[in-house]
Amino acid sequence: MKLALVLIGLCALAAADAVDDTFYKHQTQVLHLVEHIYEPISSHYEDLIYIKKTYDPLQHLDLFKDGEQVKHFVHDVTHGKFLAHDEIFNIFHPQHRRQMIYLFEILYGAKDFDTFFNMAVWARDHMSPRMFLYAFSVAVLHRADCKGITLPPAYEITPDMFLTTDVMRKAYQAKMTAQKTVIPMKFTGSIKNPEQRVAYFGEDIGINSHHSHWHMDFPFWWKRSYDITKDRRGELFFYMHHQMVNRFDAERLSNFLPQVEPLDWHHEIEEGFAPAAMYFNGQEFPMRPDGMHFHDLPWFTVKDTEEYEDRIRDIIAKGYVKAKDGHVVFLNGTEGIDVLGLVVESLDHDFNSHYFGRLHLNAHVLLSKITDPEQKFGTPPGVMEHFETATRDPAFFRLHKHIDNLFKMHKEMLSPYTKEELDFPGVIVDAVKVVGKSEDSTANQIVTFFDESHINLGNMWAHTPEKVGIEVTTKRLNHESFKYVITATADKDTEGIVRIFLSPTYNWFGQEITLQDGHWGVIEMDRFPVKLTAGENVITRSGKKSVVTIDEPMSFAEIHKAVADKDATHFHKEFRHCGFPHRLLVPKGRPEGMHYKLMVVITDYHKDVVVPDMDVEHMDKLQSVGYCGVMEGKIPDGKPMGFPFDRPVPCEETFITKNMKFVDITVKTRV
Ligand SMILES: [Cu+2]
Repeated sequence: MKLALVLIGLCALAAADAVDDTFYKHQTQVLHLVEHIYEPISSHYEDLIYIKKTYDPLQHLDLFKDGEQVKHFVHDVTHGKFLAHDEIFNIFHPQHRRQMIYLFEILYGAKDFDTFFNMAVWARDHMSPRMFLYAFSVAVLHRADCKGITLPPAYEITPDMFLTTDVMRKAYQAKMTAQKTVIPMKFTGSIKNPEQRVAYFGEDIGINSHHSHWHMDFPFWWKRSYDITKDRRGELFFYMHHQMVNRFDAERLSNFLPQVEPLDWHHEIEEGFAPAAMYFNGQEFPMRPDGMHFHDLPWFTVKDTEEYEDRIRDIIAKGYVKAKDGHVVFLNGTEGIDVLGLVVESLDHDFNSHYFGRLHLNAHVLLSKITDPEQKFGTPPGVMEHFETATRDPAFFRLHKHIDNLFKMHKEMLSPYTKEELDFPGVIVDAVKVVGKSEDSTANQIVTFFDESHINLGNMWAHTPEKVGIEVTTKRLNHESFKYVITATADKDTEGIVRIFLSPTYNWFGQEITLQDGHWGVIEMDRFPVKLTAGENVITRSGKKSVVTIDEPMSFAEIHKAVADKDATHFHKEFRHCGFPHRLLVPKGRPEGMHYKLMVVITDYHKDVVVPDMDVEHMDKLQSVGYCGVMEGKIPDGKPMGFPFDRPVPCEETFITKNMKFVDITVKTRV
């Protein structure tokens, strides 16, 4: 009887997640709508043309959550009160953001898919392309009836936001002359600029795409009045950026560069940056020469930003913050980091937002507008004002190191974990090994290399003759596949969570990094639940399954093909597209090998998991929960992100309990 119930439960789950013909229809419609985004709706999509010609939102006001809002919106858009078609949409610009939110709320509040889609076609036809695209994408990611719909990678929808001007020009020439072309894209800068050694990381199209997707899954302007409450979104903001900075530092180390220095409001920014990129309307992304200083902007000053920051430091030092209703929230527990994340990212929160200002947003804008603070020359926004271009600028990591130091200050004030909190009595990690893909691979060695990625530009312009292939190739960091083999002994049948981290063994000076110094810089590799039986257990886990990364996203062409073939293996309603590119999981290393410590910790599943009825199998299926949490409900792992390395480690010897094992590994790069 019990088994039968379980089977029925599983079937119901599978049926709810399965995709059907309606899904394929909707997926196709979404694809059509984001093609050739800068051009009018293309005549070869009859479905879209029909909607464009026949749909009038004002005739269907009852099909929206707030019909009045739709009425005002249509009026404002059709009376030229919105951003013009050829102006650059900038999410950091308050007016642009307000307009985008206006559209988002209408799309999100449409009562059925057809109303949502018809309205989206109307908006696509009347609005600035990237403003439309942003609101539409966030709506697709959050609407219940869009679950499982795959958006093509951002670098195929708006390649101009990812590629350099020379590449875009060559591609356009190829389109005009209808010539099949493969264009290699180089990283910006020259050998004279030491930062160029790590440009492959900041300019990687995957990392930029990840960053922009993350900020669409967790928009900073998200209101709690929307139906979806995002669990630990402040902590996720901290942790995802913290890990990006740690990853960048690891790349720097392998390229003989010191750790990234935090920005200082009163110190010059030594490194300039020239994006060598152009917006769709022909305006160039501004470059920043070496040695620039921050300047006040007409609408906020450097001093304002410092004051906001001082207030944040003040609550960190005090260890509490007062909510708007007067009640005191203590920061010295595990939830403190989430509160700080909310305040720093200026999310919709319970605290006095005027008092704390918009530290993270202002910092991005101050950096972006540094060369034309008064807007005397009408310079367009810099790369720092778009999530899909920000990481190209090395100063992005400097800014985030500065912000990360606030979180560090908070964590350093927490008491170190006790032996009871660290240990998992009865469980011993006996051995850890990293095994490469081939039989004869060297144990405990991971090999990285650069491969080539092909980006199809066929989507950029309508009416590109079918057979003309226009592609761009870029170099990307990658690694050979590997697996972890962990041997653990348990004194009884039990369940645990395996947490795997990587930490460089030596610093830039060649000194061994102690855990006291190095705990904050560790890189999370994986986190997964296991069932342990009494006695010895051998746990094998492929590096590919990492909970912080996702596989290569499907291209436009691949999604089209999967839809045409009705290939359900590519579509799943619970599938997440947020996550760090898997290729970048392992830092580059050096040709002669670079030493790292691989740290494995097994903790008690029953103490850690906070979602009732969350069994090991289900938790193991959650993808990219590491950086991207969950879209609905609670993140199952209740431990602070980065546990147990997030708090100070006063003494390495007492910190390392029997449920942990640290081994030396080498990361070698193939040349
Ligand atoms: Cu970000």
